Amino acid sequence: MGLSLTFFTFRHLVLFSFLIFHLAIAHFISSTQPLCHHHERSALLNFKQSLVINQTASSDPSAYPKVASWKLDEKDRDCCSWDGVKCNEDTGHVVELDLASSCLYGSINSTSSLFQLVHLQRLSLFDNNFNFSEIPSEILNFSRLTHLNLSESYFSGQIPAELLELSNLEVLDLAFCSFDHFYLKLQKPGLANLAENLTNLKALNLINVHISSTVPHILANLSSLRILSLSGCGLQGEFPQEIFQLPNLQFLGVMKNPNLTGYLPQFQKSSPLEDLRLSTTRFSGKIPDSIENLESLSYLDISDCSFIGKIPSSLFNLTKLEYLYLSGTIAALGNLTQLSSLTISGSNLVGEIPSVFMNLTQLTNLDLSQNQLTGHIPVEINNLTQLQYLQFSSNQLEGSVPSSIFELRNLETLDLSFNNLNGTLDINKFLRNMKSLEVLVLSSNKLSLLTEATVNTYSKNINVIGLRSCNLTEFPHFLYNQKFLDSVDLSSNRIAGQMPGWFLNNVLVHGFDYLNLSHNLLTGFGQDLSVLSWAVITLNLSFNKLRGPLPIPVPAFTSSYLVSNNQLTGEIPPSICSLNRLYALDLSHNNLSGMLPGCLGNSSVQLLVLKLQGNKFHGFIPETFSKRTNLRMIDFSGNLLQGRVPKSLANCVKLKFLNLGDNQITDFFPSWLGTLPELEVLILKSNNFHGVIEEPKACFEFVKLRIIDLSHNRFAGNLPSKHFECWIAMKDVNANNLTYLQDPLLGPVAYPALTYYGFSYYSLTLSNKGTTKAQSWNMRSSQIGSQQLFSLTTILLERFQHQLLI
Ligand SMILES: *C1O[C@H](CO)[C@@H](O)[C@H](O)[C@H]1NC(C)=O
Ligand SMILES: *[C@@H]1O[C@H](CO)[C@@H](O)[C@H](O)[C@H]1NC(C)=O
Ligand SMILES: *[C@@H]1O[C@H](CO)[C@@H](O)[C@H](O)[C@H]1NC(C)=O
Ligand SMILES: *[C@@H]1O[C@H](CO)[C@@H](O)[C@H](O)[C@H]1NC(C)=O
Ligand SMILES: *[C@@H]1O[C@H](CO)[C@@H](O)[C@H](O)[C@H]1NC(C)=O
Ligand SMILES: *[C@@H]1O[C@H](CO)[C@@H](O)[C@H](O)[C@H]1NC(C)=O
Ligand SMILES: *[C@@H]1O[C@H](CO)[C@@H](O)[C@H](O)[C@H]1NC(C)=O
Ligand SMILES: *[C@@H]1O[C@H](CO)[C@@H](O)[C@H](O)[C@H]1NC(C)=O
Ligand SMILES: *[C@@H]1O[C@H](CO)[C@@H](O)[C@H](O)[C@H]1NC(C)=O
Ligand SMILES: *[C@@H]1O[C@H](CO)[C@@H](O)[C@H](O)[C@H]1NC(C)=O
Ligand SMILES: *[C@@H]1O[C@H](CO)[C@@H](O)[C@H](O)[C@H]1NC(C)=O
Ligand SMILES: *[C@@H]1O[C@H](CO)[C@@H](O)[C@H](O)[C@H]1NC(C)=O
Repeated sequence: MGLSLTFFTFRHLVLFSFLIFHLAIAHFISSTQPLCHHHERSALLNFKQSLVINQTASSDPSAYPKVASWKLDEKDRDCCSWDGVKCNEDTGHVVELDLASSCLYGSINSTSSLFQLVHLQRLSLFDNNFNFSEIPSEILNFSRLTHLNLSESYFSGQIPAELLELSNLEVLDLAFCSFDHFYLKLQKPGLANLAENLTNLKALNLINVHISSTVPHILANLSSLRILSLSGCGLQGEFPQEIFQLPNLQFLGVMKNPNLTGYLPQFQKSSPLEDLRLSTTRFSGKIPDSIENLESLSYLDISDCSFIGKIPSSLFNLTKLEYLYLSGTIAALGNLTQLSSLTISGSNLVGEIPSVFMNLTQLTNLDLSQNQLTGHIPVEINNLTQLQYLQFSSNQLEGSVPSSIFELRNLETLDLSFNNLNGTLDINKFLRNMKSLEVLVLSSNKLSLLTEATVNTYSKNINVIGLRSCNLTEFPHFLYNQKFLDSVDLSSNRIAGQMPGWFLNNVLVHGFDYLNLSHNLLTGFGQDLSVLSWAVITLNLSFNKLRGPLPIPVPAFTSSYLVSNNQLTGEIPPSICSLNRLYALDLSHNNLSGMLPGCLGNSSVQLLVLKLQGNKFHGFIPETFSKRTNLRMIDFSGNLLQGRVPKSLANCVKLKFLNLGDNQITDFFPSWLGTLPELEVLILKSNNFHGVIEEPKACFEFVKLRIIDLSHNRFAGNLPSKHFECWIAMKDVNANNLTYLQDPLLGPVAYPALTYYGFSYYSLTLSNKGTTKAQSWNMRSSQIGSQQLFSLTTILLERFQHQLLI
């Protein structure tokens, strides 16, 4: 959640102090007073003596040591005039001590002279450093106390029972917001005891006090309560709904109690609630329409909760609402129709796009991406004439894109990707009408795009274009002459034949960050490029019909080069060794032949994924895996490779996946691979591995192995039982769960909705035999012959697929 330190923002603190200050100011006493009592003066001076002044003890930048002016000399003798001290005008007793932000540092214990000030009604030690002292039980001496503020002052330990006997308390602030850490505890006695005794409370702030219990119903008896702040208290169970109905409650904060459940009540019209903060709890259910009764509400944070259903439009009737947090994103709804930016992203919004949004005519940004919105894009979208950024991606919107959208002439970013939008659209209409358009992403809908060349009057600023699965049969003409293209996704279309020269030229002249042409029917690049001099950082040409020799892109740029599942022939040219920035190289499932180049595994330090399977490579696997390698996945399977398993593979200490299956490797069982600490999958099947598999020397080999396939080799003898004991991780294999090895494949993410290429995953589909394995653990493994090895110790890979996400 990443909210820890910043969770209680400075603003929160300031707001809080403000509210408490106003409570306090209501009864302020100030006047000329008689001289202060001698013993109280001594008590104050002794208290000053027991502490040191230390500027770092207070965090308020305007903090200063108030006690510095406390002196015994003749003209300053009257302690009632000392900074921070107030006396009763009739009795002369000290009734208020405000040492907030006074740079005090040191410990307080039961002998402190502070506790001699028995007439105190208000005490604030806010923002000092009392060195993790416990609150002494002598606090009981302050039986007249109405206001007590010990927040931000480094007290620790259980709050003493004596504090709960201060039955006049109206304001109690023990919060510690500055750090996300519990120092104070309220457990024995607990919150229920507090609520039983302190029945006059108007403000209770216990942020980050470790309460760790359910919220007692008796809190709802505190009918004077205006401020209740129980954020970060480790609360559990269901929050009592009656608390919402407290007749004077203005502030309710229970944020960051991830085990606290609850529901919103039907709100009453009379509710004075101004500020409601429920973020990072498990409050659930619907947001009731009656939220519109909270006419005073100015701050609402319901982000990171478990609410379902629509956001009721009535929420947008709340004219005083200034801050609305629905998902960690602020939508500052000052004067609603003046709203210029509304972001409700990744918030489980369900239902149709609220029609009231179409009245927010000043919006320049509307981002409702990554929710579960259904229904159509409202025709009234054209009301939002100021829109520059419109993002509806990753919802379940359906129907056609309304033609009114073409009236949004100021759009710079339009992202409708990953929905169920259908129908036929003329892409030129976007370009003609939206002259400032830079980002256009329509990928992964059910759209059919028309791209016919038209009069050339369209936007020349296109930066990002995402037209995956748009039923394209050719390179869209509007891409011609675009000078600022960065990211282009035309994957999963029906583009056939040669790449047109003008497109190739554009790539050659400008260079791209991201070009994805995978899953089309391309056969070539219109010219015979032995060197593909494209400056493209991520280049995906997989799943086409490319023929001829393997083109090699420009070394200085390329970080991912994916050309799997084509019909490329010939050898890997030596120039591949110059691709020294590669993260991923996937040449799998072509007709490539020859020997593997000697630089494999050490030409690029970053290389994570190396996939050459399903070709006709022969000869030895080179001994070139260097110690600097970061490789996570190596797949050489389904070739004609011979010789031994190269010992330098032991350098690949991050390797998780190694597949050498279906080759002609002749070697003993490479038990030395057991030192690879991360190895999870080892496939050696269908080779000429032979000999006896030795008893493992120690049990720390293959510690993370989950899948091993030794089948169709020529091993002799029994598999020593010790392997069964040692291959611990394998016992955890959940045959129902078919996804393994999720691995971030670093690389520039040009635009989130375009990509998903930020991840490479390989999934293994296990056969039912995986489940029989579990039963066989109890068998005496020494009785198992090599023929049985297959069915007992390996998990048969029925279908073996791996893909680089595109
Ligand atoms: C903003 O709200 C005030 C009342 O809250 C209203 O008088 C004013 O007309 C509103 N402005 C607009 C542009 O709607
Ligand atoms: C000042 O206070 C800080 C804690 O705020 C403490 O670490 C430091 O040692 C103190 N310095 C002195 C001279 O007491
Ligand atoms: C702070 O507390 C520590 C540990 O209890 C103690 O050793 C130290 O003397 C205290 N510092 C002051 C200034 O009281
Ligand atoms: C209480 O603190 C004072 C210094 O402030 C110290 O001299 C005294 O020993 C402490 N008493 C106890 C019981 O810790
Ligand atoms: C509540 O207050 C009464 C006296 O007012 C006291 O006897 C009792 O111990 C207090 N309860 C707690 C839990 O402190
Ligand atoms: C939530 O409950 C779980 C299980 O009881 C516990 O492990 C966890 O520490 C609790 N979290 C908080 C913040 O109290
Ligand atoms: C809220 O707005 C709706 C229109 O969206 C209106 O019908 C209703 O009367 C409004 N409610 C209040 C309390 O203003
Ligand atoms: C939108 O504004 C119009 C007036 O411009 C008003 O009649 C209509 O009720 C508003 N719709 C909503 C849902 O608030
Ligand atoms: C929004 O558009 C609809 C129809 O296009 C219109 O009836 C309505 O008045 C518009 N609302 C505003 C606030 O412009
Ligand atoms: C688009 O989808 C809707 C259902 O969402 C369907 O009724 C309509 O016939 C579809 N239109 C086209 C052109 O496929
Ligand atoms: C794709 O385009 C072709 C024409 O090129 C059209 O016949 C077909 O219906 C379109 N497919 C979809 C799903 O719209
Ligand atoms: C499979 O793993 C995923 C993620 O690790 C988990 O969410 C899912 O519940 C698991 N499914 C089964 C059947 O164990």
